[in-house]
Amino acid sequence: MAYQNLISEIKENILYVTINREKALNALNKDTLAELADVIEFAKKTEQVRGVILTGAGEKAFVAGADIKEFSDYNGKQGEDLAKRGQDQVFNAIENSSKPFIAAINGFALGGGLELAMACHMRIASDNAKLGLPEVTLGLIPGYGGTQRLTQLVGKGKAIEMITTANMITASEAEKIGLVNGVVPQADLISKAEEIMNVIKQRAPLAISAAIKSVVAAVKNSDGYTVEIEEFGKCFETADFKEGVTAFIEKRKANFAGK
Ligand code: CO8
Repeated sequence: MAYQNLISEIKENILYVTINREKALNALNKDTLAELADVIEFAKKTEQVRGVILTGAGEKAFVAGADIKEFSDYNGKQGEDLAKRGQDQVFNAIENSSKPFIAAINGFALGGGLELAMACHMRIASDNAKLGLPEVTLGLIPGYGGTQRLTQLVGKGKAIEMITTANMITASEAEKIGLVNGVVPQADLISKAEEIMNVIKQRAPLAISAAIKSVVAAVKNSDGYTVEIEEFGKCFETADFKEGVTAFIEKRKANFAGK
């Protein structure tokens, strides 16, 4: 498969997918999301693929979020559509996959990047990784399932703290609160993910699929996702959103007016 923004290859029944926009810290633009949707579908229908390891190119970032430059002039409807399409085709598609996805978090996992990692069934982080949901610094909230999946993984109190402060946490803090399954030196990241996947590969594929489906069903609250999409769309109508993204692009501190 030839992609513009992804590198993908199958080795020993594992599909390796690397998001490859290193200069933009692997930020998720529309094209990358479309390619991710395609590769997820490929994984689903290709019998040879028993599981997927997802990572980011380079040593600095897994994914630093949705591409802020692309959605800076969106209105509420466009924001809602983008969140809905992304959730359906990428984030929910990963979570609902019958084959396990492991996120190998090799650096910053922020905003949509952390949401992508949280949609995966497991997360291994390198010891230099930083994780966070900084959307409120842009006058937004997470729109790719982050308010739901972070709450499911770490509980309400910690989720609200992370989302409202927008503070990043280290890999070891993330491990302590259950946000990642393990932390290893960056050089060992992929081999750690492979170690887990190689064990799963020895188990019964249909049972793996049934197990994933059952565990995912235990934490699903589809109404919460709908609320998030609507609230996310509304953020695009605010002056604070315009100020937040303009400040990011102009590399200055945002001055929010609360409207
Ligand atoms: N989008 C676009 N470009 C980005 C992004 C991003 N999310 N993150 C980094 N970049 C670009 C920078 O603009 C910069 O480009 P250039 O060299 O052309 O100026 C390049 O990557 C390198 O970044 P920095 O120079 O900023 O690197 P630093 O080491 O100084 O800082 C940080 C690294 C801390 C990761 C910093 O880049 C940063 O804060 N990035 C933004 C993080 C962020 O706010 N992410 C959340 C985005 S919002 C989101 O994900 C919403 C999800 C839901 C969306 C639903 C549909 C829209």
